[in-house]
Amino acid sequence: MTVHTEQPLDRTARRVLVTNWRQHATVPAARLYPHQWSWDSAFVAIGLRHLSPARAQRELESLFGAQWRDGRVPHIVFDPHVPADAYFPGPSFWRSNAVPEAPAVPTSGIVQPPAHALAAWLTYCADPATARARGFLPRLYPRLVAWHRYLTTRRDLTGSGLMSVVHPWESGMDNSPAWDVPLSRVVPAPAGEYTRRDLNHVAAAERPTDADYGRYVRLARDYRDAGYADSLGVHGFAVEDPLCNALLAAGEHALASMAAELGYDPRRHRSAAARLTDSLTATLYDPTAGTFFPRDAHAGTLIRSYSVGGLLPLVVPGLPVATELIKTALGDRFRLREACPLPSYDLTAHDHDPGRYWRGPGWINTSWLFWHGLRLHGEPSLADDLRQRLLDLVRTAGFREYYNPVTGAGHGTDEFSWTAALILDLIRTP
Ligand code: 2M8
Repeated sequence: MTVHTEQPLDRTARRVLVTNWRQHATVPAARLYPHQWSWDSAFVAIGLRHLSPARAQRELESLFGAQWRDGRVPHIVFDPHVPADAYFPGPSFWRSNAVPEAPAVPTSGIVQPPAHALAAWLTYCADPATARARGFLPRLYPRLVAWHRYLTTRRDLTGSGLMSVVHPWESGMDNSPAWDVPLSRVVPAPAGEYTRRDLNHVAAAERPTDADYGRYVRLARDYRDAGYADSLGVHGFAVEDPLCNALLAAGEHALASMAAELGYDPRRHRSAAARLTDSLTATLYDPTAGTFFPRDAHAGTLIRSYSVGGLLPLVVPGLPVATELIKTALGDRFRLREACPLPSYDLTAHDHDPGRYWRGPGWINTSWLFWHGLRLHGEPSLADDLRQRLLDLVRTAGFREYYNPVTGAGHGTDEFSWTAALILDLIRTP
């Protein structure tokens, strides 16, 4: 694969990233998501490092510039120049300005999957000289450490050694069928209390239902009204999610590399990575199913729903069950060799919906994570095959937010930033 043979695709991907750049960061999509999103910026940096390492560094620095004093990195950093009614819930809903730990810029109060340490290390490796000249690691490393500390302490709600997500939006896979049972216990906020903005841009059949949206609003409001305090008593929804914990473990490996580069002792990060990997495997892996399942922190039980998040611990170096995960991905539920992108949810499930947001369609970011994991665990030919099919898909269907994994039809919004960034990375990574 050379940049030369992929020139038109490479050029269009670059154009999407230029269009969505806003002085210091990239918005996921100009109309549907007109602010900076946390894990989107991590994926965007992974692509931008090939175009402009300094811009990739700024992408992450601007996000961490909005880090709260308690270490949390908010899932949205609002652009004060964007009209208040462009996105719901906006700054007046989250009211971060009333929280002493929050920064001056308005933000949300929830988080997203911690893909940032991995992204920061890949960004650094793309151009260490520029990173050194800009003081990238000395500035970012302590902030990443504080971020992981928040997640591994305040968000360890059960004492299992694993972090919990306390809102479906925190999982990044907002509408996943895995959240249906824990979410069913949440009483929706009345529809008259708020106005959805997402349906101005995308068909209702491709977005969450009104009932689920009401539950999202209720959870966020309760958290806000509790001053963003973390405890099982506050959170009506709390789930130990395999993807988030896997990204934390992979991130500790990245932090170990950064610490070594900065002349610090990397061993604390290696031990943290080993502890997280052990807890993840002991608590969330199901050997008969060959996948990881999320655990409902209130009920203390595994949620036996096959979503792509259960395969993504493949990003953890040295994961003891990598072979089993790859076998599950090759099976009927995910059909790694044919379906593309990797489906977000079990193809054989009765409620698989190939067009609705996180309930079936495939996404480029989760496919990229699996591709990264395949390379990490010594499967170059499966990885190359997946890469080729992802490039073919996007060449045909464009830079969409998500895709039907069987027909390849595009869904959601268009000119989507992480699709462009990660396609660039797939083109340009040797
Ligand atoms: C989607 O989530 C936002 C809420 O955060 C939304 O639906 O309004 C998810 O796909 C999430 O993973 C993503 O980070 C975000 C922006 O691309 O959109």
